[in-house]
Amino acid sequence: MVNASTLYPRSNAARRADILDGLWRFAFDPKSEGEAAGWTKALPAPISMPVPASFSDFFTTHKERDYVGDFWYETDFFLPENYPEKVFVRFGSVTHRAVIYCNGVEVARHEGGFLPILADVTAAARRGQENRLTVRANNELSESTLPCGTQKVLADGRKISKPYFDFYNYSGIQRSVFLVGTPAEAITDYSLTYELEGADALVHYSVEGGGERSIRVSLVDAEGCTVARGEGRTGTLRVENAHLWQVRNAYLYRFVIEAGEGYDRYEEKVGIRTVRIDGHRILINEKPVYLKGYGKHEDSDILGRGFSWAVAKRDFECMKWTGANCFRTSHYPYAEEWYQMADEEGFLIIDEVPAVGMMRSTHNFAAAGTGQYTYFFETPTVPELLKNHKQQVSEMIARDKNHASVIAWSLFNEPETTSEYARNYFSEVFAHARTLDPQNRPMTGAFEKNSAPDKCRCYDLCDMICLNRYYGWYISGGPEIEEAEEKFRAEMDKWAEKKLNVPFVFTEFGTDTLASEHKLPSVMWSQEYQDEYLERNFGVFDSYDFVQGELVWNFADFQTTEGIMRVNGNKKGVFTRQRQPKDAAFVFKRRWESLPEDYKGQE
Ligand code: EVA
Repeated sequence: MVNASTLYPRSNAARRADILDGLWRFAFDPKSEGEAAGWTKALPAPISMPVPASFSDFFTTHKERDYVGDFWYETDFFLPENYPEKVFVRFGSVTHRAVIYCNGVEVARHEGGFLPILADVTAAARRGQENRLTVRANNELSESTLPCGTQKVLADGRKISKPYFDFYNYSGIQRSVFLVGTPAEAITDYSLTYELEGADALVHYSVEGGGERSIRVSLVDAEGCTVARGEGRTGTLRVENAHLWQVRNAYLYRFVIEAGEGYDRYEEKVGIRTVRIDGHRILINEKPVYLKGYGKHEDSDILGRGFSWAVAKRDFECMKWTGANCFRTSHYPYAEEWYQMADEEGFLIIDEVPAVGMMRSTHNFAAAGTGQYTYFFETPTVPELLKNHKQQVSEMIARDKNHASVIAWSLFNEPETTSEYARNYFSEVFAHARTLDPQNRPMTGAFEKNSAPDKCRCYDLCDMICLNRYYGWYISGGPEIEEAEEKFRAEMDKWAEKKLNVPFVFTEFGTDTLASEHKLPSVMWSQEYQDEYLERNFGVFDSYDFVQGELVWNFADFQTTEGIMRVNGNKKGVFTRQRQPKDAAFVFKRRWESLPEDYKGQE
């Protein structure tokens, strides 16, 4: 059973969650012969491998670091006799796809590298004994799975990946793994929606699971006082003088669910807040907010895309120091712990599905803006791609719907959007997505330069239009920067003429900048150039009232595939990969600390 419950694993009197992270065993399987050779029972000659982490950056050879194909992980776990009735193993993610075995028996398979896998091992695992957990994973890219890309086979038979996207194809078990025990008829899901009534809040809830048992819910404030109680699997709680979750000023209640008399229990921290778009404005708790922040990656030295609380903590501290209030989970849903931290910190998240590379180019960043038509949605792989895309949208919204921090769903990054094929494809994706979120949060996607006001056939699907623009970098850079600004303004004037009654947010703008380079007058790649470019962009943003946010590309330098356009990775970070500020960080700090939270929000 896969994804039977999306709930984050938690321990209490009724359920258990034991972390299985640590040193696992690992083997490459370039010929995909492990299954036939009995690797599901025991890996022959495995090496050790830390979990969670990407496997790549531990290695010292190209063959291993850049490995593409099947690879296996294995560990053993002890299942206590007195563990709850149902037993699962839950992976935060396995990139990009996996088959899970317990004691040699297949218990789950899952497509997609950035969302959880829940494997029911109740029948396969033995109580009071050690059990073997085995994962056959694969990190190949294709045009029918997300994210999109392809492989090249080298003369020696070795495969290397050719992503249609600009980040390294990090893979492995990159997030935590839990052994989970629940009652047989456990609570499997809940949803909350909010309404404000004067000083009070109405919290509408619904709960799934628990069999036929009675369901009781309560809300407990930060002091530990129960402020509202309800009975039944759906209902409304009234919170008098509600303490709202505000931007960069979070307040969290505990939402507690009980099934039967102590039969099952689940609780989570939740924030009471509303999200709504009103014309050009983004309203949180009916108050306008201007988005200030970053496009990010899960990316750091050694760990690759592996989740680390320590890295996440540093990232939040750096973001807060610059006065940011928002980030986009470019270009895939991040580890759940990021959203938990954002809930605590009052950060806003634009949550993105891994629909990136939907443009046939291994240099998407260079193809963007050339004006060339990049064909994508007229190929035979599209039905399969669409199926996977919808599935991942479903899984993302199911996983993240209860986070106060999530204010919008991004359903793509920079696809081809100018053809009728693209229009049909995305109409289906949006129609599907619009059935899923109980809170009806805004739906959007990030458009590259070819998605111009007179050419794009998809922008009207969005509740908020997100633009990735590099005027002064990929277009008219260096001495032509003056011209870049003119071109930028010309495009914005065209958007303005359309009189679209929606907010626009810049989800990307930036320049590659080496932390080592200084030059007066500025040249491209120097810190001075990054600052100059930013100031010009700010001038454009400030000229249009409908621009309601700016998320710079990128928070930090990050690893990409090798190439002549990349210097050991993408250097558009405002911070280095080690999370130290470039000069631009001070530029943002000055600007964002001086912009009011409701900048351009007055009617
Ligand atoms: C860039 N531009 O060129 C970025 C990419 C990003 O890293 C884009 O959305 O248009 C992409 O992934 O630096």
